[in-house]
Amino acid sequence: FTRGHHSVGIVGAPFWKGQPRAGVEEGPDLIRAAGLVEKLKGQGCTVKDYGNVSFEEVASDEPIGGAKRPLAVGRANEQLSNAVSRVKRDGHTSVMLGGDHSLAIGSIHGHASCRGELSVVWVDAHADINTPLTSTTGNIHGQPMSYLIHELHSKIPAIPSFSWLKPCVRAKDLVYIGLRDVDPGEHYILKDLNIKMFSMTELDRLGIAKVMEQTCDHLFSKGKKPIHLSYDIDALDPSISPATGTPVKGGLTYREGIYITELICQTGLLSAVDMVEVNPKRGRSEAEINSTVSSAVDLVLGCFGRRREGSHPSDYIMPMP
Ligand code: B3U
Ligand code: MN
Ligand code: MN
Repeated sequence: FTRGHHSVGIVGAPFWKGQPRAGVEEGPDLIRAAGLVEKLKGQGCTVKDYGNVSFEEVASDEPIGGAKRPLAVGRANEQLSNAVSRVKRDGHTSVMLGGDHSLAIGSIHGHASCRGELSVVWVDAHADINTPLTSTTGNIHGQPMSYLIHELHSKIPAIPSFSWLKPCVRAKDLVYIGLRDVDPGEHYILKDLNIKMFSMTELDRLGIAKVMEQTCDHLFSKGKKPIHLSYDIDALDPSISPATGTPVKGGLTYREGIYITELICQTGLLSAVDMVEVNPKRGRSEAEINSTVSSAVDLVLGCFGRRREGSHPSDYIMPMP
């Protein structure tokens, strides 16, 4: 027996308004067009594609405090939360295809509303834990974790379009991997709340195997909870995934990126995945777009039992001469 039987529910979230660069809303359909569903089925998964969430248009959407397009982002995440919680109620592992990373708000909230307390593994060049008040850009894709963490609740100004959102993640249940572009306010929060993080420095020191060992130790020492893997494609080095809004040099190799998904899969606790920030309009050539999209596909496949050593169905019949 070498293949898991995963039941996967896919939700597309073609949404870009958590940041200023158009094109990231094309992510879900591009990732599907690269054969995600067929490839998952080919490795033994059951797949239900729930299609794309159709987000309401928002007319006037002035910034509130340090949050741009608060109405659009708030409503989109409320819709996404409902979509993801439906996928979870139906018994699938949820795969949310973004879209920008502000969508983690709805994805994690919807996941938690069905499964309760979660572990969150956030793979990203960025910590995305600015509060609206520490943010220097106002882009909500740099803020999602601050809205979700109990310990930061008192630091978040009330935004009416987010009144549906209740914090649902404990700081001790969050682990970062791949950080290399962290704002001062974010760094203060990470240290103040003692959040586990493996920046690229720790990755260089320990290697990816020890990073994953320590990630699992940290999460399991607090009791085994369902894992939410939130994967920003910009965690990978821009040489592999250049088609993204804010590439940062010195990222994960393809192999390190895939190894993370293999180890998370092996825990048997993976309950939801986000694959976000694929932006074809940021690719300078077809090759750059293809490399980014196919990396995103491979990372999702790694989450659901794909092994680089190969695999075979349990009823494989050896051809005889
Ligand atoms: N930390 C900055 C930059 C940033 C965050 N996430 C991305 N970029 N992709 C911010 O805007 O909060
Ligand atoms: Mn991100
Ligand atoms: Mn990022």
